[in-house]
Amino acid sequence: MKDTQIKKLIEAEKKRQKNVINLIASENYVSKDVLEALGSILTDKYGEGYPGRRYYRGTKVVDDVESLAQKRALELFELDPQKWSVNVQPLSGSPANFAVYSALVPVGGKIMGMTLSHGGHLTHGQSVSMTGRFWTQVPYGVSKGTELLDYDEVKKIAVEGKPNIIVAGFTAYAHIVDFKKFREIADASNALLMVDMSHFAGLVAGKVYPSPFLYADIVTTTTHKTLRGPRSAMIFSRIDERELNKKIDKIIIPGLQGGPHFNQIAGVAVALKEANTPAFRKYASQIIKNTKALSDELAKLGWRVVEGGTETHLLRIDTWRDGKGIGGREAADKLEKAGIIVNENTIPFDTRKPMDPSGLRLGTAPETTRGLKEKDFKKIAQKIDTVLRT
Ligand code: DSN
Repeated sequence: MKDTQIKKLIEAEKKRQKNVINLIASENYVSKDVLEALGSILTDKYGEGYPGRRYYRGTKVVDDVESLAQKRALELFELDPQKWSVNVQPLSGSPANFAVYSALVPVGGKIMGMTLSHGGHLTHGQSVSMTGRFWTQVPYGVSKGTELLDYDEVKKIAVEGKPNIIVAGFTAYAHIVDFKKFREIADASNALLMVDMSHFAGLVAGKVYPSPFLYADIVTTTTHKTLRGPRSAMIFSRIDERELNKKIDKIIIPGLQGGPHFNQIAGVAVALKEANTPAFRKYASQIIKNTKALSDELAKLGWRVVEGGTETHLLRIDTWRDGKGIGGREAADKLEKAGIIVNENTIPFDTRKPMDPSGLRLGTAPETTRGLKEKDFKKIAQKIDTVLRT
C-alpha cells in the first residue's frame, strides 16, 4: 500500500486486535476469503436495481454475485424460495430496520420494541432514533424479578398499544426467545411480526438457537456478529398476497439507498457458504458452551449475572450492585487497561445513565473464532474478577 499513513493505522489495529481478549458481543473475525471479497474490484461497479433489472449496463457479473448471495442466504436458513424472499442490499442493521418500517408502517404508526435498557436496540423505536421520530414506540421490557420476558405482560401491552409491527430481537437479552408466543401476540394485536436476529443469526445458522422463520413475517439481520461475515445486513420477508417483499425491495432502492455495495455482498455470500458447514455448527455450539462457562465462573466469583444466566453468546453482569461496586464505564476502562475489551451496558431497571450504566455486556463469539474453549473462558472470568476488584 502506497498510503503509509493508512497502512500504519491498519497495522496498528491488527496489532491491537491480536493483543487483546475481545469480548464485544457484536464483533467477530472474518475469514481471509471474506476479506478478499471485500477488498475486490467488485467495489468499482454501480448497479442500482436488482439482478436482471438494473439502471446500469455491464451488470451480468454483479447480478450473479447478488443472486448467489440470495440463494445462499435462503439455503442457510432452510427457506423455500417460493415462500421467502431476501434482500441483501441493506448497508447495515440500522438502515435495514429503518427500511422495513418505511416500507410497512405508515408514518405516525406504532413500533412495539423492547426498551433499550432492558436489552432492545435504538432502531426498535427509541425516541433518540429516527425510528422513534417517524413512528411511536410501544415499549415492552422484562419482568423486574426474573429480568426475563413475561409473555402475558408483552401480550397485554400489545393488545392495549395496538402496534403496527412488533419487533422481537435484542442486543443484550441473553435468553432464548419464544417466537411462537410472539406470533400469538402479533395475531392477538393484529400486528406484523418482525424478528431482528442480528445478534443470534449465527446461532440460528448453527442450529443452537430456534429459527424465527416458522413464525415471523419479516426477519432482519446484520451479517457480522455471530454470523461472522462482513459488516452488512439482510431483510427476509414472506412472499404472499401482502407483497411485503415487493414493498421492501422498493424502499431499499429507489426509496432509501443507491447502488448496492457488491464487494460487501460478495463477502456476505462467502460468509453464508462458510456458515453452512459442519465446522460452523461446531463453532456455534462452542460459543454456547463458552458463554455458559464464563457466566458460571463469574457467578461463582460473586458477580450478579443479569437474567440469572445465559443461553446465547452474551451475558451482562451488574458491576454497580446498588452502589457497592463500580459503574460500567469505570469497569470497562479498567478491563481495557488489562487487555480485555468489553462494552459498558445498561441493565434492566438501571438507575444510572446509558453513558455510564450499571453493567457490562460480554460476548464469546470473537474469541471462540480464535479457538478458545471453556477452560480459557473460566480463566478470563477469573482475570475479570481480579481486575475489577483491584
Ligand atoms: N452495535 C450493535 C451492538 O453492539 O449490539 C448494535 O447496533
